[in-house]
Amino acid sequence: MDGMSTIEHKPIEITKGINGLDKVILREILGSSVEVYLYGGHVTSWKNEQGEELLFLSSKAIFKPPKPIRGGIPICFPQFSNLGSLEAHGFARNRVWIIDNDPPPFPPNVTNRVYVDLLLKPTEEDLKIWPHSFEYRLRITLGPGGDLMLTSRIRNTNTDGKPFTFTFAYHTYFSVSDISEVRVEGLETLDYLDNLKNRERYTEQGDAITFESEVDKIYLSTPTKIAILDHEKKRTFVIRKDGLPDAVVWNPWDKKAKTIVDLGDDDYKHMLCVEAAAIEKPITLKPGEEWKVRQELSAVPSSYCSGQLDPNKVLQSS
Ligand code: TA6
Repeated sequence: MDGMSTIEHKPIEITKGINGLDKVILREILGSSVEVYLYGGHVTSWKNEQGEELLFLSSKAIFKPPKPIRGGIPICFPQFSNLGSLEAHGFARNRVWIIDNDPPPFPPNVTNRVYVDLLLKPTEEDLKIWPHSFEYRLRITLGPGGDLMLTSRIRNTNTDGKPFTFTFAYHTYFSVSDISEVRVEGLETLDYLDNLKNRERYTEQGDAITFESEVDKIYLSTPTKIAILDHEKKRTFVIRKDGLPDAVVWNPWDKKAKTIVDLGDDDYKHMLCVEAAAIEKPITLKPGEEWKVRQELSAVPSSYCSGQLDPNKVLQSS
């Protein structure tokens, strides 16, 4: 050893995270990275090539089952929120997933990408509260440019001939410098259900969405691309989604934040949830059927969009 030896680049590392929970780290050669806890199949960190964190993780996040992890990307399945008899947001986010070393083929075949495949199947206990057999395969991919892609394949493996129905969301918490300086583009003029008003239906008026109080809305029939512009950071997140028609936008603001035990009082200033989802029209799968959806996240300098805040310009850029 000459003291100058380069650190070995490990594209995939399986290690222990907080409280000894199993964690997978994906690394791209240029420096971007992703961390995934097997508890919840939960992405807790996504960093760009400069090592900047792009996802919000609560300063009071509790990494202890059965409490879901506050921040990152919780998976809401088989139920979004309280839209059914299960615990809020379903149970996938507080079950231990396994690494699937031999998943069925995942066309199209990817080469220069780092990824990990996870699998969740119901336990005997799960079957008592949701009597359906399923296989949920989650592929988490870090692209060469640092993009983060989550692909979900959910299959009905019931042997009793019964279909099942579910709702779903990638409950992504984005890290923002100051919520008051953020705008979301791509949802203006759309219909939404307002969770703060008994899920009554409204139509969004006017310009891009900005934030000055608590927001909890389910936007319906949304476009495949949504942008989050963070003026202070001069960063734009672009969410591209496939098969997920709805988009939830949530920020608890100050009062609600204080009621959430695993959220710091001021954390709401630095987070915004924009959640690619299937809620309004629940998904039904017959035995043997599979549902496949994905979300792809990228973070680009806002100057990339030529400093224009015109949603069409942001959303049309690829
Ligand atoms: O997705 C928005 C939402 O359903 C809000 O209504 C809010 O309660 C939030 O999710 C957090 O839910 P959680 O169960 O993680 O506390």
